[in-house]
Amino acid sequence: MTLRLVHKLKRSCTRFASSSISHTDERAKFTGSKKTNFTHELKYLNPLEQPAFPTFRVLDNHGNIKTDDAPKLSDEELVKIYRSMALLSKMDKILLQSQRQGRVSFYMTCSGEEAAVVGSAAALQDVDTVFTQYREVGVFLWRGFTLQDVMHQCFSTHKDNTKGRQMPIHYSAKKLNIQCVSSTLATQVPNAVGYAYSNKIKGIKAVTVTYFGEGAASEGDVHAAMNMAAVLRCPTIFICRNNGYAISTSTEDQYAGDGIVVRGYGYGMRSLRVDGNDLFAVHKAVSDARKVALENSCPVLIELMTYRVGHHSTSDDSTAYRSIDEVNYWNKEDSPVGRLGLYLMKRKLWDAEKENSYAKECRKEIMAAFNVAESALKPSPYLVFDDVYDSHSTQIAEQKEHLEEHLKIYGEHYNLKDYDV
Ligand SMILES: Cc1ncc(C[n+]2csc(CCOP(=O)(O)OP(=O)(O)O)c2C)c(N)n1
Ligand SMILES: [Mg+2]
Repeated sequence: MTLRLVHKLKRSCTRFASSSISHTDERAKFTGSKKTNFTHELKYLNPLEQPAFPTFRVLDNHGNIKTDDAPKLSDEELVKIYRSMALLSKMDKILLQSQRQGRVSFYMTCSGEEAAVVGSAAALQDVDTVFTQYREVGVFLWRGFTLQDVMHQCFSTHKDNTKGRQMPIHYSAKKLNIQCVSSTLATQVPNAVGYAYSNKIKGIKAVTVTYFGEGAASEGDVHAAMNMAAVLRCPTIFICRNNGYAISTSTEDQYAGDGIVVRGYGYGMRSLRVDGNDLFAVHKAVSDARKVALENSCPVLIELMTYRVGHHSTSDDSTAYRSIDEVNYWNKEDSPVGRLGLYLMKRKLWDAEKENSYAKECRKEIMAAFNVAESALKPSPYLVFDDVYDSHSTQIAEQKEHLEEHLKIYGEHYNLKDYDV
Protein backbone atom coordinates (compact mmCIF):
# COMPACT_ATOMS: atom_id res chain seq x y z
CA MET A 1 0.00 0.00 0.00
CA THR A 2 1.34 3.41 -0.93
CA LEU A 3 1.81 6.09 1.71
CA ARG A 4 -0.82 8.29 0.03
CA LEU A 5 -3.41 5.51 0.33
CA VAL A 6 -2.64 5.02 4.03
CA HIS A 7 -3.32 8.72 4.65
CA LYS A 8 -6.55 8.59 2.67
CA LEU A 9 -7.78 5.63 4.67
CA LYS A 10 -6.87 7.29 7.96
CA ARG A 11 -8.80 10.45 6.97
CA SER A 12 -11.97 8.53 6.07
CA CYS A 13 -11.78 6.55 9.33
CA THR A 14 -11.58 9.81 11.29
CA ARG A 15 -14.55 11.20 9.36
CA PHE A 16 -16.52 8.08 10.18
CA ALA A 17 -15.60 8.25 13.84
CA SER A 18 -16.66 11.90 14.17
CA SER A 19 -19.98 11.37 12.37
CA SER A 20 -20.81 8.51 14.71
CA ILE A 21 -20.37 10.47 17.98
CA SER A 22 -23.61 11.35 19.72
CA HIS A 23 -25.13 14.80 19.28
CA THR A 24 -24.55 15.77 22.89
CA ASP A 25 -20.77 15.40 22.62
CA GLU A 26 -20.51 17.93 19.82
CA ARG A 27 -18.20 20.82 20.37
CA ALA A 28 -19.76 24.27 20.46
CA LYS A 29 -18.71 26.47 17.56
CA PHE A 30 -20.38 29.79 18.41
CA THR A 31 -18.53 32.84 17.17
CA GLY A 32 -19.67 34.74 20.27
CA SER A 33 -17.77 32.48 22.68
CA LYS A 34 -14.86 30.48 21.33
CA LYS A 35 -14.22 28.60 24.57
CA THR A 36 -17.72 27.58 25.62
CA ASN A 37 -18.80 23.93 25.81
CA PHE A 38 -22.22 22.33 25.94
CA THR A 39 -23.74 21.24 29.22
CA HIS A 40 -26.94 19.29 29.94
CA GLU A 41 -27.50 20.98 33.24
CA LEU A 42 -29.63 24.17 33.36
CA LYS A 43 -27.66 26.11 35.91
CA TYR A 44 -27.50 29.82 36.67
CA LEU A 45 -24.22 31.32 37.64
CA ASN A 46 -25.61 32.92 40.77
CA PRO A 47 -23.24 35.45 42.31
CA LEU A 48 -25.03 35.08 45.65
CA GLU A 49 -23.79 31.47 45.79
CA GLN A 50 -20.22 32.31 44.86
CA PRO A 51 -17.55 33.25 47.39
CA ALA A 52 -16.59 36.94 47.31
CA PHE A 53 -13.51 37.92 45.34
CA PRO A 54 -10.57 37.79 47.80
CA THR A 55 -8.60 40.87 48.86
CA PHE A 56 -4.82 40.79 48.52
CA ARG A 57 -3.04 42.04 51.63
CA VAL A 58 0.53 42.02 52.94
CA LEU A 59 0.47 44.11 56.13
CA ASP A 60 -1.98 43.49 58.98
CA ASN A 61 -3.65 46.16 61.11
CA HIS A 62 -0.88 45.91 63.71
CA GLY A 63 2.01 46.65 61.37
CA ASN A 64 3.11 43.04 60.75
CA ILE A 65 4.04 41.66 57.32
CA LYS A 66 2.00 38.49 56.73
CA THR A 67 3.68 37.04 53.63
CA ASP A 68 7.14 36.29 52.26
CA ASP A 69 5.97 37.88 49.05
CA ALA A 70 6.11 41.51 50.23
CA PRO A 71 7.38 44.06 47.69
CA LYS A 72 11.10 44.76 47.87
CA LEU A 73 11.12 48.38 49.03
CA SER A 74 14.26 49.82 50.58
CA ASP A 75 14.13 51.44 54.03
CA GLU A 76 14.70 54.86 52.41
CA GLU A 77 11.82 54.31 49.99
CA LEU A 78 9.51 53.25 52.81
CA VAL A 79 10.33 56.28 54.92
CA LYS A 80 9.91 58.56 51.90
CA ILE A 81 6.48 57.05 51.21
CA TYR A 82 5.47 57.36 54.87
CA ARG A 83 6.54 61.01 54.97
CA SER A 84 4.57 61.71 51.81
CA MET A 85 1.43 60.05 53.24
CA ALA A 86 1.78 61.92 56.54
CA LEU A 87 2.34 65.26 54.78
CA LEU A 88 -0.75 64.69 52.66
CA SER A 89 -2.83 63.92 55.71
CA LYS A 90 -1.63 67.06 57.52
CA MET A 91 -2.16 69.27 54.46
CA ASP A 92 -5.71 67.94 54.18
CA LYS A 93 -6.46 68.83 57.80
CA ILE A 94 -5.17 72.39 57.40
CA LEU A 95 -7.00 73.05 54.14
CA LEU A 96 -10.21 71.60 55.54
CA GLN A 97 -10.00 73.90 58.58
CA SER A 98 -9.20 76.88 56.37
CA GLN A 99 -12.38 76.30 54.37
CA ARG A 100 -14.34 76.26 57.65
CA GLN A 101 -12.73 79.62 58.43
CA GLY A 102 -13.82 80.98 55.04
CA ARG A 103 -10.30 81.28 53.66
CA VAL A 104 -10.60 78.82 50.75
CA SER A 105 -13.97 78.31 49.10
CA PHE A 106 -14.01 74.51 48.82
CA TYR A 107 -11.88 71.46 49.60
CA MET A 108 -11.88 67.66 49.44
CA THR A 109 -9.67 65.53 51.66
CA CYS A 110 -8.38 62.06 50.92
CA SER A 111 -8.25 61.06 54.60
CA GLY A 112 -8.17 57.28 54.94
CA GLU A 113 -7.01 56.78 51.36
CA GLU A 114 -3.38 57.88 51.67
CA ALA A 115 -1.93 54.43 50.96
CA ALA A 116 -4.17 53.99 47.93
CA VAL A 117 -2.98 57.19 46.27
CA VAL A 118 0.63 57.50 47.41
CA GLY A 119 1.33 53.75 47.22
CA SER A 120 0.03 53.52 43.67
CA ALA A 121 1.87 56.68 42.57
CA ALA A 122 5.14 55.33 43.99
CA ALA A 123 4.77 52.13 41.93
CA LEU A 124 4.44 54.00 38.62
CA GLN A 125 7.05 55.57 36.37
CA ASP A 126 7.10 59.21 35.26
CA VAL A 127 6.43 58.15 31.64
CA ASP A 128 3.03 56.80 32.71
CA THR A 129 0.31 59.36 32.07
CA VAL A 130 -2.14 59.70 34.94
CA PHE A 131 -5.84 60.59 34.69
CA THR A 132 -7.22 61.26 38.16
CA GLN A 133 -10.71 61.77 39.55
CA TYR A 134 -10.34 64.47 42.28
CA ARG A 135 -9.23 62.76 45.49
CA GLU A 136 -5.71 61.96 44.34
CA VAL A 137 -3.65 65.05 45.13
CA GLY A 138 -1.18 62.58 46.70
CA VAL A 139 -0.26 61.45 43.18
CA PHE A 140 0.51 65.05 42.20
CA LEU A 141 2.64 65.59 45.32
CA TRP A 142 4.52 62.34 44.78
CA ARG A 143 5.44 63.38 41.23
CA GLY A 144 6.78 66.77 42.33
CA PHE A 145 3.79 69.11 42.51
CA THR A 146 4.79 71.38 45.38
CA LEU A 147 2.78 72.51 48.37
CA GLN A 148 2.99 75.95 46.81
CA ASP A 149 1.44 74.65 43.57
CA VAL A 150 -1.40 73.13 45.60
CA MET A 151 -2.01 76.37 47.50
CA HIS A 152 -1.92 78.57 44.39
CA GLN A 153 -4.56 76.34 42.82
CA CYS A 154 -6.77 76.24 45.93
CA PHE A 155 -6.59 80.02 46.34
CA SER A 156 -7.01 80.61 42.56
CA THR A 157 -4.04 82.97 42.40
CA HIS A 158 -2.32 84.40 39.34
CA LYS A 159 0.38 81.75 39.89
CA ASP A 160 -2.10 78.88 39.49
CA ASN A 161 -1.23 77.05 36.29
CA THR A 162 -4.91 76.86 35.31
CA LYS A 163 -5.14 80.64 35.77
CA GLY A 164 -7.70 80.47 38.56
CA ARG A 165 -10.41 79.26 36.25
CA GLN A 166 -11.24 76.11 38.18
CA MET A 167 -12.67 75.37 41.62
CA PRO A 168 -10.16 74.39 44.31
CA ILE A 169 -8.71 70.84 44.02
CA HIS A 170 -8.91 70.80 40.21
CA TYR A 171 -5.15 70.49 39.82
CA SER A 172 -3.34 70.14 36.56
CA ALA A 173 0.32 69.28 35.93
CA LYS A 174 1.24 68.79 32.31
CA LYS A 175 4.96 68.79 33.06
CA LEU A 176 4.44 65.93 35.54
CA ASN A 177 2.45 63.92 33.00
CA ILE A 178 -0.80 64.24 34.93
CA GLN A 179 -3.94 65.38 33.16
CA CYS A 180 -6.28 68.04 34.60
CA VAL A 181 -8.75 66.99 37.25
CA SER A 182 -12.27 67.07 35.91
CA SER A 183 -15.05 66.55 38.42
CA THR A 184 -17.50 65.47 35.74
CA LEU A 185 -17.44 61.89 36.94
CA ALA A 186 -15.68 59.24 34.87
CA THR A 187 -14.84 61.41 31.86
CA GLN A 188 -11.16 60.73 32.60
CA VAL A 189 -11.58 56.97 32.16
CA PRO A 190 -12.14 56.69 28.37
CA ASN A 191 -9.52 59.43 27.94
CA ALA A 192 -6.95 57.21 29.64
CA VAL A 193 -7.81 54.31 27.36
CA GLY A 194 -7.61 56.42 24.22
CA TYR A 195 -4.25 57.77 25.34
CA ALA A 196 -2.96 54.23 25.96
CA TYR A 197 -4.17 53.16 22.53
CA SER A 198 -2.31 56.06 20.96
CA ASN A 199 0.86 55.15 22.93
CA LYS A 200 0.53 51.57 21.73
CA ILE A 201 0.24 52.61 18.07
CA LYS A 202 3.26 54.90 18.45
CA GLY A 203 5.26 52.12 20.17
CA ILE A 204 5.66 54.15 23.40
CA LYS A 205 6.47 51.86 26.33
CA ALA A 206 4.28 53.40 29.01
CA VAL A 207 1.00 52.64 30.67
CA THR A 208 -1.81 55.07 31.35
CA VAL A 209 -3.41 55.02 34.76
CA THR A 210 -6.87 56.14 35.61
CA TYR A 211 -8.31 56.57 39.08
CA PHE A 212 -12.04 56.58 39.78
CA GLY A 213 -14.40 55.92 42.68
CA GLU A 214 -16.81 53.02 43.01
CA GLY A 215 -19.60 55.56 42.52
CA ALA A 216 -18.10 56.86 39.29
CA ALA A 217 -17.89 53.23 38.14
CA SER A 218 -21.67 53.36 37.63
CA GLU A 219 -21.18 55.86 34.82
CA GLY A 220 -21.53 54.48 31.30
CA ASP A 221 -18.12 55.92 30.45
CA VAL A 222 -16.38 53.38 32.70
CA HIS A 223 -18.08 50.42 31.01
CA ALA A 224 -17.34 51.72 27.52
CA ALA A 225 -13.74 52.39 28.51
CA MET A 226 -13.19 48.94 30.02
CA ASN A 227 -14.63 47.19 27.01
CA MET A 228 -12.61 49.29 24.60
CA ALA A 229 -9.41 48.74 26.59
CA ALA A 230 -9.91 44.97 26.73
CA VAL A 231 -10.85 44.57 23.05
CA LEU A 232 -8.13 46.87 21.74
CA ARG A 233 -5.63 45.58 24.31
CA CYS A 234 -4.69 48.99 25.66
CA PRO A 235 -2.12 49.09 28.47
CA THR A 236 -4.27 51.01 30.96
CA ILE A 237 -4.34 50.37 34.69
CA PHE A 238 -7.83 51.06 36.01
CA ILE A 239 -7.55 51.93 39.69
CA CYS A 240 -10.90 51.99 41.42
CA ARG A 241 -10.81 53.46 44.92
CA ASN A 242 -13.70 51.69 46.57
CA ASN A 243 -14.09 53.88 49.66
CA GLY A 244 -17.61 52.78 50.55
CA TYR A 245 -19.49 55.95 49.61
CA ALA A 246 -20.38 58.17 46.70
CA ILE A 247 -21.28 61.30 48.66
CA SER A 248 -24.17 59.85 50.76
CA THR A 249 -24.80 56.81 48.56
CA SER A 250 -23.42 53.70 50.25
CA THR A 251 -22.19 50.74 48.23
CA GLU A 252 -25.40 48.78 49.06
CA ASP A 253 -27.31 51.40 47.10
CA GLN A 254 -24.66 51.64 44.38
CA TYR A 255 -24.36 48.04 43.16
CA ALA A 256 -25.74 44.55 43.77
CA GLY A 257 -22.66 42.61 42.67
CA ASP A 258 -19.36 41.93 44.44
CA GLY A 259 -17.89 45.39 44.02
CA ILE A 260 -16.04 46.60 40.95
CA VAL A 261 -13.37 43.92 40.51
CA VAL A 262 -15.79 41.39 39.03
CA ARG A 263 -16.64 43.79 36.22
CA GLY A 264 -13.08 43.65 34.93
CA TYR A 265 -13.38 39.88 34.63
CA GLY A 266 -16.65 40.39 32.76
CA TYR A 267 -14.91 42.61 30.26
CA GLY A 268 -12.11 40.10 29.83
CA MET A 269 -9.28 41.75 31.68
CA ARG A 270 -6.99 40.67 34.47
CA SER A 271 -8.48 41.93 37.72
CA LEU A 272 -7.24 42.24 41.27
CA ARG A 273 -8.83 43.25 44.58
CA VAL A 274 -6.42 44.75 47.06
CA ASP A 275 -6.46 46.07 50.62
CA GLY A 276 -6.16 49.75 49.75
CA ASN A 277 -5.09 50.68 53.29
CA ASP A 278 -2.04 48.45 53.04
CA LEU A 279 0.81 50.37 51.47
CA PHE A 280 2.75 47.19 50.66
CA ALA A 281 -0.16 45.47 48.94
CA VAL A 282 -1.04 48.57 46.90
CA HIS A 283 2.56 49.06 45.80
CA LYS A 284 3.02 45.44 44.85
CA ALA A 285 -0.28 45.25 42.96
CA VAL A 286 0.34 48.39 40.94
CA SER A 287 3.96 47.63 40.05
CA ASP A 288 2.95 44.12 39.01
CA ALA A 289 0.00 45.44 37.00
CA ARG A 290 2.35 47.83 35.21
CA LYS A 291 4.61 44.92 34.21
CA VAL A 292 1.71 42.73 33.11
CA ALA A 293 0.08 45.56 31.12
CA LEU A 294 3.28 46.34 29.24
CA GLU A 295 4.43 42.76 28.65
CA ASN A 296 1.06 41.63 27.34
CA SER A 297 -0.21 44.95 26.00
CA CYS A 298 -3.43 44.65 27.96
CA PRO A 299 -5.45 46.50 30.57
CA VAL A 300 -5.58 45.57 34.27
CA LEU A 301 -8.26 46.49 36.80
CA ILE A 302 -7.33 46.99 40.44
CA GLU A 303 -10.02 47.57 43.04
CA LEU A 304 -8.50 49.19 46.11
CA MET A 305 -10.72 48.52 49.13
CA THR A 306 -10.53 51.51 51.43
CA TYR A 307 -12.68 53.96 53.39
CA ARG A 308 -13.46 57.65 53.01
CA VAL A 309 -12.76 58.85 56.55
CA GLY A 310 -13.52 62.50 55.80
CA HIS A 311 -16.76 64.05 54.60
CA HIS A 312 -17.26 63.82 50.84
CA SER A 313 -16.26 67.48 50.49
CA THR A 314 -16.59 70.65 52.50
CA SER A 315 -20.18 70.87 51.19
CA ASP A 316 -21.10 67.59 52.90
CA ASP A 317 -21.94 66.53 56.46
CA SER A 318 -21.53 62.76 56.58
CA THR A 319 -22.92 62.43 60.12
CA ALA A 320 -26.33 62.60 58.40
CA TYR A 321 -25.88 59.21 56.77
CA ARG A 322 -23.25 57.15 58.63
CA SER A 323 -22.32 56.41 62.21
CA ILE A 324 -19.41 57.95 64.09
CA ASP A 325 -18.47 54.42 65.25
CA GLU A 326 -18.02 53.30 61.66
CA VAL A 327 -15.77 56.28 60.90
CA ASN A 328 -13.81 55.77 64.11
CA TYR A 329 -13.08 52.17 63.28
CA TRP A 330 -11.36 53.10 60.01
CA ASN A 331 -9.74 56.18 61.44
CA LYS A 332 -8.26 54.40 64.43
CA GLU A 333 -8.09 50.63 63.80
CA ASP A 334 -7.35 50.51 60.09
CA SER A 335 -5.66 53.75 59.17
CA PRO A 336 -3.19 53.45 56.27
CA VAL A 337 -0.82 56.01 57.78
CA GLY A 338 -1.09 54.37 61.21
CA ARG A 339 -0.46 50.86 59.86
CA LEU A 340 2.66 51.86 57.95
CA GLY A 341 3.84 53.95 60.91
CA LEU A 342 3.54 50.91 63.22
CA TYR A 343 5.56 48.81 60.79
CA LEU A 344 8.30 51.46 60.57
CA MET A 345 8.44 51.78 64.34
CA LYS A 346 8.77 48.00 64.75
CA ARG A 347 11.64 48.12 62.28
CA LYS A 348 13.14 51.09 64.21
CA LEU A 349 13.01 53.22 61.07
CA TRP A 350 10.70 55.73 62.78
CA ASP A 351 9.92 56.74 66.36
CA ALA A 352 7.80 59.14 68.45
CA GLU A 353 10.47 61.82 68.38
CA LYS A 354 10.72 61.75 64.58
CA GLU A 355 6.94 61.80 64.39
CA ASN A 356 6.77 64.98 66.50
CA SER A 357 9.49 66.86 64.72
CA TYR A 358 8.16 65.84 61.30
CA ALA A 359 4.67 67.05 62.27
CA LYS A 360 6.14 70.47 63.15
CA GLU A 361 8.20 70.59 59.96
CA CYS A 362 5.12 69.75 57.84
CA ARG A 363 2.97 72.36 59.52
CA LYS A 364 5.64 75.02 58.97
CA GLU A 365 6.01 74.18 55.29
CA ILE A 366 2.28 73.93 54.68
CA MET A 367 1.57 77.25 56.42
CA ALA A 368 4.40 79.01 54.58
CA ALA A 369 2.94 77.95 51.22
CA PHE A 370 -0.56 78.74 52.46
CA ASN A 371 0.35 82.30 53.49
CA VAL A 372 2.09 83.06 50.19
CA ALA A 373 -0.97 81.95 48.22
CA GLU A 374 -3.47 83.65 50.51
CA SER A 375 -1.86 87.03 49.92
CA ALA A 376 -1.06 86.53 46.22
CA LEU A 377 -2.88 88.47 43.51
CA LYS A 378 -5.84 86.87 41.74
CA PRO A 379 -5.47 86.29 37.99
CA SER A 380 -6.59 88.93 35.54
CA PRO A 381 -10.32 88.55 34.81
CA TYR A 382 -9.48 88.98 31.12
CA LEU A 383 -7.81 85.55 31.09
CA VAL A 384 -11.26 84.00 31.09
CA PHE A 385 -11.38 84.65 27.33
CA ASP A 386 -8.13 82.86 26.51
CA ASP A 387 -7.00 79.34 25.74
CA VAL A 388 -10.16 77.86 24.26
CA TYR A 389 -9.67 79.14 20.72
CA ASP A 390 -6.38 79.86 19.05
CA SER A 391 -7.51 83.45 18.42
CA HIS A 392 -10.54 85.32 19.75
CA SER A 393 -13.73 84.95 17.71
CA THR A 394 -15.84 88.09 17.03
CA GLN A 395 -18.21 87.13 19.85
CA ILE A 396 -15.42 86.63 22.35
CA ALA A 397 -13.75 89.92 21.34
CA GLU A 398 -17.12 91.64 21.90
CA GLN A 399 -17.57 90.03 25.31
CA LYS A 400 -14.11 91.14 26.31
CA GLU A 401 -14.97 94.74 25.32
CA HIS A 402 -18.15 94.52 27.41
CA LEU A 403 -16.11 93.41 30.41
CA GLU A 404 -13.71 96.34 29.92
CA GLU A 405 -16.64 98.75 29.80
CA HIS A 406 -18.23 97.12 32.84
CA LEU A 407 -15.06 97.32 34.91
CA LYS A 408 -14.53 100.97 33.90
CA ILE A 409 -17.94 101.84 35.38
CA TYR A 410 -18.18 99.38 38.28
CA GLY A 411 -14.54 98.51 38.94
CA GLU A 412 -14.65 99.90 42.49
CA HIS A 413 -16.97 97.00 43.50
CA TYR A 414 -14.46 94.34 42.50
CA ASN A 415 -11.37 95.04 44.65
CA LEU A 416 -9.38 95.24 41.43
CA LYS A 417 -6.23 95.90 43.42
CA ASP A 418 -6.32 92.20 44.37
CA TYR A 419 -6.15 91.20 40.72
CA ASP A 420 -3.22 90.89 38.37
CA VAL A 421 -4.72 93.33 35.84
C1 LIG B 1 -21.38 63.09 35.82
C2 LIG B 1 -21.50 63.50 37.25
N1 LIG B 1 -22.57 63.13 37.98
C3 LIG B 1 -22.68 63.50 39.26
C4 LIG B 1 -21.72 64.26 39.86
C5 LIG B 1 -21.87 64.67 41.31
N2 LIG B 1 -20.92 63.94 42.14
C6 LIG B 1 -19.71 64.48 42.47
S1 LIG B 1 -18.78 63.44 43.35
C7 LIG B 1 -19.95 62.23 43.37
C8 LIG B 1 -19.72 60.94 44.06
C9 LIG B 1 -18.61 60.14 43.46
O1 LIG B 1 -18.31 59.03 44.28
P1 LIG B 1 -17.10 58.08 44.01
O2 LIG B 1 -16.90 57.91 42.55
O3 LIG B 1 -17.29 56.86 44.81
O4 LIG B 1 -15.82 58.90 44.51
P2 LIG B 1 -15.44 59.38 45.98
O5 LIG B 1 -16.03 60.76 46.12
O6 LIG B 1 -16.01 58.42 46.93
O7 LIG B 1 -13.96 59.46 46.03
C10 LIG B 1 -21.09 62.66 42.66
C11 LIG B 1 -22.31 61.86 42.48
C12 LIG B 1 -20.60 64.65 39.06
N3 LIG B 1 -19.61 65.37 39.56
N4 LIG B 1 -20.51 64.24 37.78
MG1 LIG C 1 -16.53 56.37 46.66
